[in-house]
Amino acid sequence: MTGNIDLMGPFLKEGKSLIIAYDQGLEHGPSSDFDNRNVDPAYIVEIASKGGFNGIALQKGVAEKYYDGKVPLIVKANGKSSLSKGEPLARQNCSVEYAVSLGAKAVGYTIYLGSAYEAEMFREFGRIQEEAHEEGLAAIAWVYPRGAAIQNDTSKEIVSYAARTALELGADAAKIKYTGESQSFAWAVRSAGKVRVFMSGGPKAATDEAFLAQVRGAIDAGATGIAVGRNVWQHQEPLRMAELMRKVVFENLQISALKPSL
Ligand code: FBP
Repeated sequence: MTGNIDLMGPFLKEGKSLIIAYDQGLEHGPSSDFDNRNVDPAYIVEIASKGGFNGIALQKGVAEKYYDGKVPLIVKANGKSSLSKGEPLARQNCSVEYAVSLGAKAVGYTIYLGSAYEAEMFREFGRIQEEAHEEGLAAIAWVYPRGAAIQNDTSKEIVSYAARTALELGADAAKIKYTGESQSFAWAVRSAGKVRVFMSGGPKAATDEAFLAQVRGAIDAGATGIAVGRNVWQHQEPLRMAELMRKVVFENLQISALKPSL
């Protein structure tokens, strides 16, 4: 939000949003996250449009080679591999200007809150946020508490601290982990103020119902939506999962109403 303009506008449908994230190739490597189908970025780009997603988050290399312009683009402006050890730090790898040239409507940036290097990421995000706003782009913060100082990254206190950090640093939206229950997540949403909150998907849940219950809980807590990767593109039928999520996010359906199709 700058003044009265909601820079997240391109990603919203009636105030709600479903974003598909596909930067795990850098974050986790082509490891057990991937199979022969979903290792192909073209597969995910197609799920994004066919599944009715309101945004797709990609690193710049994947965006350059695979983005088809059908779904609003978020270019991740930093990232790190899972090979680097110690206190987490992800530095900028794409300029705002270049993200604009790729067709982005937002830039994404991961901040490891609590890391020994958090100050570097605060400073870098601060500059990127200002540049993004000058270009009319939203700045979306993936705020992930991590490092030796963090005992439990899904506690109410830590998740709400992540949400608040996004507000304090000028993000338009925050992507944060679920606390495990709606009531505590509501405090994180409240702490984020006018920042739009997206629940981060996480590893694929044991059952569809378990994941959809998280989605329901986040929406009940006042979240704008879900930014999800593995729970959709690792699914045997990603478009069916996308449809079930849309029913919760946009049609406000309860899990009990979805039960016959689960
Ligand atoms: P998932 O829904 O697959 O968890 O994706 C969300 C995400 O934030 C990705 O954008 C990112 O690659 C990944 O999670 C980071 O995961 P980690 O918790 O291992 O850092």
